[in-house]
Amino acid sequence: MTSNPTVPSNVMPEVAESHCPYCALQCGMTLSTNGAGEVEISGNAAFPVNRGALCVKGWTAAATLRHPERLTAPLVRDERGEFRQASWDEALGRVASAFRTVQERHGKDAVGVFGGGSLTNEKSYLLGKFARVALQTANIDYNGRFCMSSAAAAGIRSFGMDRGLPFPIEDIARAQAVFLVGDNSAETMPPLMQYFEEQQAGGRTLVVADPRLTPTAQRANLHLRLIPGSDAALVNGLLHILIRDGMVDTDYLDARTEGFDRVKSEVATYWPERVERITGVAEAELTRAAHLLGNAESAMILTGRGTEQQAQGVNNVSSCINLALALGLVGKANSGYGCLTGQGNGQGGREHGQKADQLPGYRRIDDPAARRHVAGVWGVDEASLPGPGKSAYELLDSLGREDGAKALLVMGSNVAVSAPHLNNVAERLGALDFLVVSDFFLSETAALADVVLPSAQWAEEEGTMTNLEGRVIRRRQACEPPDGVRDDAAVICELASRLGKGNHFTYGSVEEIFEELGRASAGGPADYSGISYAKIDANDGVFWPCPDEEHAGTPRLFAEGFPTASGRARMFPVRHEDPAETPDDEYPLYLTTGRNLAQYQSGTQTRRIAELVDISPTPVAEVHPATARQHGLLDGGAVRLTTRRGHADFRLKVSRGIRGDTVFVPFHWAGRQAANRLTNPALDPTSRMPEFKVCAVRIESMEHATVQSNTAETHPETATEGPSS
Ligand SMILES: Nc1nc2c(c(=O)[nH]1)N[C@H]1C(S)=C(S)[C@@H](COP(=O)(O)OP(=O)(O)OC[C@H]3O[C@@H](n4cnc5c(=O)[nH]c(N)nc54)[C@H](O)[C@@H]3O)O[C@H]1N2
Ligand SMILES: Nc1nc2c(c(=O)[nH]1)N[C@H]1C(S)=C(S)[C@@H](COP(=O)(O)OP(=O)(O)OC[C@H]3O[C@@H](n4cnc5c(=O)[nH]c(N)nc54)[C@H](O)[C@@H]3O)O[C@H]1N2
Ligand code: SF4
Ligand SMILES: [Mo]
Repeated sequence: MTSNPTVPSNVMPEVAESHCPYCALQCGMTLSTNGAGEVEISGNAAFPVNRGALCVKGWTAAATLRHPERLTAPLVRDERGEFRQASWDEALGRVASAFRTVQERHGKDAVGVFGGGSLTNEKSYLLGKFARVALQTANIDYNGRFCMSSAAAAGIRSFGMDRGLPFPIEDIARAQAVFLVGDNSAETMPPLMQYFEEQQAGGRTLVVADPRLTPTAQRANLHLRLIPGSDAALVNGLLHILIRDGMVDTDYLDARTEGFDRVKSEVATYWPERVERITGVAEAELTRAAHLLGNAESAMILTGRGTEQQAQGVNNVSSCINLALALGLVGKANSGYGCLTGQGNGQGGREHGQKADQLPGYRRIDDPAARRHVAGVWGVDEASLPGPGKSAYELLDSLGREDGAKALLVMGSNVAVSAPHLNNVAERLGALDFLVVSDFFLSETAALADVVLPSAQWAEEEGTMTNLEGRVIRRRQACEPPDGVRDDAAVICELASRLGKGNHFTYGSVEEIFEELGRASAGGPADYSGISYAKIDANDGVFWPCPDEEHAGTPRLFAEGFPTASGRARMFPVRHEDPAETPDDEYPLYLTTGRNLAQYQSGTQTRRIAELVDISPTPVAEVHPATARQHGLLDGGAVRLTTRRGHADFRLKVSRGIRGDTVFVPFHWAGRQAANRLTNPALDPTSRMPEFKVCAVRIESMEHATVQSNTAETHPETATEGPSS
């Protein structure tokens, strides 16, 4: 027997305090339902994170709820291979029978599961449990692997745990200096900028490292316009200067860290002239940045995807952590190292068992004690739990192959747009025996599926999310899902039942799933066992770890010690390596990829919202005026980008803010406009993060008209320099 863990409609409130469906800032929103049953959004001024502010994606998010393209019935393929609507019974019957057949023929691991950081904690937890208990497959991973996994791995190896920010974001406003490495919050988390504005007031400083003069870099006191992929050299270079100038905190290093000597001898070779050569950042700027950080009473080093999404992403983050430790920042007031996690539940999504090597509570799946504990909570034999599986890209690359998955369940990701080397991923998805996708729109991945399951979404469901600060908050239901749509949690339970494991998936409410998650996480690094819905309600959220009912949660970490064997933070020497691909005669420029303000991720949601499409209608490749001239490109003209993996087409935007050797494109579009047809799936050896941020590219005009050479001066907003350094 399974029950449907959604909230009965008769308790629907008229006003619900909830949170945005999109990014990890999880801005507080008041959702009110009008007479027509439509949800209206206003910023929740009482929520201490966004303090009432929302970005344009948040303001327009209600458009996803009653969108005409919403899926409202399961889809299955008919005899001709076309989609037709089906009953839930038929659709789930097909899924269960396909999974059974594939596992009988090819073994348990032949069914793969691909989750996402947009799923609530409860759904992430259930999906992980479903893979390990109902399918007994090792092969589950999720899109967070493409997101902050390098920072997570570096945090774990140095600090013994990974919580994106080890302090509440309000601390940012009080830091004397902030160094943002590869992050563009002004577009990716606009309400966060209020903290930087406060921070900069009174002469405190912001330093940004980015190959482009982004809206974030425009606000910086100093912008280090580095060559893509040169982060480790840059940061080692800063540490070299700080050591040379006697500005490191030797007392802190002695008392709280280990491994500094090896780091010191490694960075000894990163003298400024050499670093200038590798990074393209002038020696004077390096010195100025180092001294701004070294002289500050309190300072923070924060990383974003720019430095993390590289084949040396873990080392890049380690170099930032080394810098923070050498300055004695970690655990000190208004100071420290942090990663700005990206997806709505990017933090919680990596804690409760969607990751190939993990069990709930951020436990390792290869740790015998962790296996015993979780098997106990699940009421299964420890030996029946699978071991670690393939990482996200490796799982996708394995599809249909001899040792790979033959059937795949995707819930909360649009890999046909967001995975690297898309031409390969499309081929692998095509080689599957069976693909089932749960989504609320027909995403590009769902369009390839054998069965599509229409899911409820944010304002239609209950659950918890963990924001970028490690604050566990409640997503509250404001409206009913459309008829025909089911909540993912209910679908997972029903599928488990059809696979004969329903007795492990019986819940009366979403809150019961959370309570079980708490028990499963008890004693692990991400301990939620002392968190309850009531405690979250009473406190603007609760920061994990929170190990018991009396515990108030942990807003700030590492003040006393680190959860490592010695209690000290571990430093690792970092040697800068070139990116997996560097420009040559055939592919003469660097390509880097990232985000626009008005589009979100693979675009499934935001490409369907008129106000957002008005702001950001089409993917634009950004190049410097000199580069445009050299390649005979027209501002606003059609261009084709080509790499060793494929080509894709964009509009050209000429911008003086970007380096002359670099092209930037957003990845929010599909098909011929998909940036990921170009990207390099070279993986970081530890985090298995693909190198989304660097590869070599060629650019050509696709304009048939005669190309003019005068292409400068067009977009004043990007052509201006920031406040000068
Ligand atoms: N509007 C919008 N907001 C979002 C999202 C979205 O899709 N759209 N997604 C959310 C998610 S999941 C995430 S992960 C976050 C990501 O948030 P960010 O990390 O801020 O976003 P990105 O644009 O991927 O990358 C940040 C910057 O890295 C720079 N960069 C490129 N290559 C390099 C390099 O080699 N070194 C350095 N130092 N910098 C480099 C890019 O120019 C870019 O400005 O945003 C979240 N918020
Ligand atoms: N080139 C390049 N590629 C990148 C990146 C980059 O910077 N450059 N960034 C990477 C990063 S950081 C990330 S996080 C990934 C993100 O890429 P994706 O994993 O593709 O993320 P989304 O577009 O958010 O996809 C989520 C999908 O799940 C659906 N969905 C959302 N919530 C739910 C839910 O609760 N239930 C169900 N069933 N479905 C849901 C949405 O409609 C959408 O189709 O992209 C990565 N890809
Ligand atoms: S910043 Fe993020 S959470 Fe806040 S409104 Fe925008 S997308 Fe939503
Ligand atoms: Mo992300």
